[in-house]
Amino acid sequence: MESAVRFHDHHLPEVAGSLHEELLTGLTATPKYASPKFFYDRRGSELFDAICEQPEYYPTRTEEAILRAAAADIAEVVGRDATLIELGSGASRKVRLLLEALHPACYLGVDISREFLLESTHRLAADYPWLEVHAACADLTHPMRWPDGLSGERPVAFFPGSSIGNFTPEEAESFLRGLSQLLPTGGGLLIGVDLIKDRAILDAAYNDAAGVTAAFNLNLLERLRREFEAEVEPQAFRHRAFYNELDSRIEMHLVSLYDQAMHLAGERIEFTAGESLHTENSYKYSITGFCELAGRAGFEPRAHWTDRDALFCILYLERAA
Ligand code: AVI
Repeated sequence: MESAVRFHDHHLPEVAGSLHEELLTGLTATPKYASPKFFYDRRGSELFDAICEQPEYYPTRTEEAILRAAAADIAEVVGRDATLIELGSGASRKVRLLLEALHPACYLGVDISREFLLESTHRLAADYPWLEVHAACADLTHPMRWPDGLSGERPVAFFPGSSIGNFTPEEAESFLRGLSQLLPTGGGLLIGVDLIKDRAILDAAYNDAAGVTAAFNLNLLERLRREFEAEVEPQAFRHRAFYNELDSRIEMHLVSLYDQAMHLAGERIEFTAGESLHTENSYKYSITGFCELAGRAGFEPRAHWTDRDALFCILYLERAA
């Protein structure tokens, strides 16, 4: 089914040079940080898929259960024949729960992990022969535009998994504002948002017993070695994740086990024992808090669906007139 997917190559992320720069900026800052987008090389995308299967990681199965239960209701609000644009499409698994009910005219998968994107959109095209499938490799942290040649009556973005939580609230607002400006009036956004809850549930979700989240976090250092030719020993760091109640976010860090130096792009980056590299924030919201944020970004909440335990929420937002 090679030819069934239209791939939009001009959406490729920037050349490795600017990624090096971006990495260096974070690694030489105080405190040190790296954008979570660096998790997602092929191995990182596979590990993320494995996280989604862990019993402690409730967001995926909860969101899928909501989508399964609410597919018909969602279709009623969203309407048929849309141009369905999945942002951060990954394995394109969740959208499958909607396709029959929504019956979009066209599907565009957008993801930063090129190989993974191609494989998953090809599988989608093979499984849904009636669907026009497009793929665009893009970095969602940079301004977007839709590729030409998409059919459908109106664009509806689908941003599942609470990936919005990996932006700070300010970044999330500006991301949503950018998105609302790309949508015509009547265009919409179906978005999954992880909700504030008991910290024990949150801490466990990011510290699974099988160590998959730890491997996902540490893969960042493996990737620095593989792809960015960094000199670094991943086993000289440990995974740390905890809920920061004050900021309503999970923080993930890689903590240096002892004094050491990493070399990247000609720079020597010193770590003292116990020093941490902040690799991810995963913000949690209340439904009202998220609706207010989306409102400031030019969206009007139309409907939302949640599970019985209020762990996770899917909202449908329309671009305000
Ligand atoms: C992709 N994103 C929404 C996940 C999250 O929960 O923030 C990434 C993740 N990090 C550790 N586990 C999962």
